Amino acid sequence: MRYSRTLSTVAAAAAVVAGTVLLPSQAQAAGSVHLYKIYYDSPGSDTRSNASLNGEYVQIRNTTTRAVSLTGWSVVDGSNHKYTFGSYSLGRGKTVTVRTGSGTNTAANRYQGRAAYVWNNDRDTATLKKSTGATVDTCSYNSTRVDYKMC
Ligand SMILES: [Ca+2]
Ligand SMILES: [Ca+2]
Repeated sequence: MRYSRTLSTVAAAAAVVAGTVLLPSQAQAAGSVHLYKIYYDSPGSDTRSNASLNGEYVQIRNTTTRAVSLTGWSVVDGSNHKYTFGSYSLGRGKTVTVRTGSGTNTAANRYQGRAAYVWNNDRDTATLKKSTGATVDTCSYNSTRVDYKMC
């Protein structure tokens, strides 16, 4: 009696181990490239200074286990203001910040080079598209009570 109970305990432990082994592949399958955050009302008065324009941004995150080329991908707002990535690869687990104003592109920060804001302070929709035009993700917000949206 005692012996068989021990055996069933071992069997249960083995099942738990098998379940644990499956988890990493499930996590891989769940990964994606997606809109992560939109900071649509940049800090302070909206003076259209370059610093203020760059305080407004949209972030894209890659939770897959591989780098993903975003070359030719675009982010579009509700009024069809479009930013298209040049040659760019988003590393695995990385986040890229696409800022509205001007600056020098780095791995972590890309710049739209605009002189006016893109993301409305009240409501707007961001759409992430592949180079083919296929929609990858969308993120909408409708609030002036907060300055950013976690997608
Ligand atoms: Ca502001
Ligand atoms: Ca807009």
